[in-house]
Amino acid sequence: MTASQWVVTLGGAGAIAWVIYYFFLAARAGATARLGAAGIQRVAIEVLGGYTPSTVTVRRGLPVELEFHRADTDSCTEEVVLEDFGIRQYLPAYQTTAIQFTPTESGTFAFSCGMGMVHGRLVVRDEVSNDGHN
Ligand SMILES: [Cu+2]
Repeated sequence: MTASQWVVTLGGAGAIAWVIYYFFLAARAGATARLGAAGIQRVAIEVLGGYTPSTVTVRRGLPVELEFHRADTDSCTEEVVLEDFGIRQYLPAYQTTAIQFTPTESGTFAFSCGMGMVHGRLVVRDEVSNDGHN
């Protein structure tokens, strides 16, 4: 290959690596809720054989809305359970289901599918930065 072909090839590989990092690794690492209108902390969670992001950070004492978009039809993920908040919710396939609650205590709380097979974590802090990542 010529030098310019190498540049194009390496540039393309770099762009692909960045996309993979941004959409998969960064998203999986966790997300901090964005503070929306009426002080509601909204987080979109993709349900596809697991939860992306799998760790969600929110601020204590403000309402949280988790928007679960279920992108699969596997019966495993048809329910999501937030046991510490007394929530068990059916998630219709290919729809977004919003779950609202207000965390009153800080700490780390698990959420999972109805069978306890796929897991996520809700981290409740007294203060969080709102830069989109934690
Ligand atoms: Cu399951």
